[in-house]
Amino acid sequence: MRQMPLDAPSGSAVDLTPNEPPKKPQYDPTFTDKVIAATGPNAHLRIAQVMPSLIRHLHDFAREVNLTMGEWMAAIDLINECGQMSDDKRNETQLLCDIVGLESLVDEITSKMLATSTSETPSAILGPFYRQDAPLLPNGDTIVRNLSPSVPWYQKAVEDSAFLTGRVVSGRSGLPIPGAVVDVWHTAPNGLYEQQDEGQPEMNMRGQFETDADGRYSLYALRPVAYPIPDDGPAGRLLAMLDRSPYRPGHIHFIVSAPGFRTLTTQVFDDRDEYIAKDSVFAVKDELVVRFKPRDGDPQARWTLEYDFVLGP
Ligand code: MBD
Ligand code: FE
Repeated sequence: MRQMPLDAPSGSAVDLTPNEPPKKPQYDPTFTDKVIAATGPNAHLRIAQVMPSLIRHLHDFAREVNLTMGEWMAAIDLINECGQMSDDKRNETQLLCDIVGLESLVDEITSKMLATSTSETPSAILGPFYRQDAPLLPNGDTIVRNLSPSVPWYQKAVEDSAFLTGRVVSGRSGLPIPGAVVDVWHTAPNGLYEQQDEGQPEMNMRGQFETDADGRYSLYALRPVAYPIPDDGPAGRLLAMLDRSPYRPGHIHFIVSAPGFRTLTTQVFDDRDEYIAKDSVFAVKDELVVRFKPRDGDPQARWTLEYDFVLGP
């Protein structure tokens, strides 16, 4: 962009740099419209609605930064590498979107479009480590499997042992919802999800719990720890080039569902965590920051977290 001379009168339409010839647009000004106009009359409706905007933003971006062939090819290589290293245990393309805030933004847009009241528990992104079919466990059971003193992080797991309980309630009526399913997962104290870590048993730190007649769920789990998102791939390289930390604040993931209610995907964040204000994937919301309280007289847990989920219709 051309800088205005500092002494230019504001609002002046006169070009005050007489020694330069009037500038022509740097790039073909008809090009983007031509690409958009190539859309055919039978285009898919939503695609025809979103693609012109995507094309315009992409072209404007390329012009704004004067993107070169070499830089564009480097980006292509990076995206290809994301795809090549993704499988059912790792989704690098999703991670790439996460570190530029795109998954959190789309989550905000989606939940605001669907929400009917502000009393509903805010959503947070699913993230790449969800697994379907976590075992359905009775209330009061633990999602910490095969914990013994031979596990390297045994001591930390004892120190962070926590009882999680709360109700699932209807945002509209305020009444508890019996038979709601609370699907929960978090990392081990070494900061790894079970599928990232050969040392953990299958489905460790994962479970589903059905609320009782009072709409209450309860389980044993751990206070979550801060951990770096996988940074050995393209997303990690980009973070390094941006001089950013790969850390996420300790969090517990939940998907809460009940017939007749909108399924809630969210996370809660432990307020002890130093990374609360610098989540590498920008998922923290004030209402999702929780405080664990000391728990007395329970050999299975040193901490309690009480948290209610409020579902929208
Ligand atoms: C995670 O554990 C996560 O929850 C998200 C959203 C992104 C990367 C890693
Ligand atoms: Fe996570």
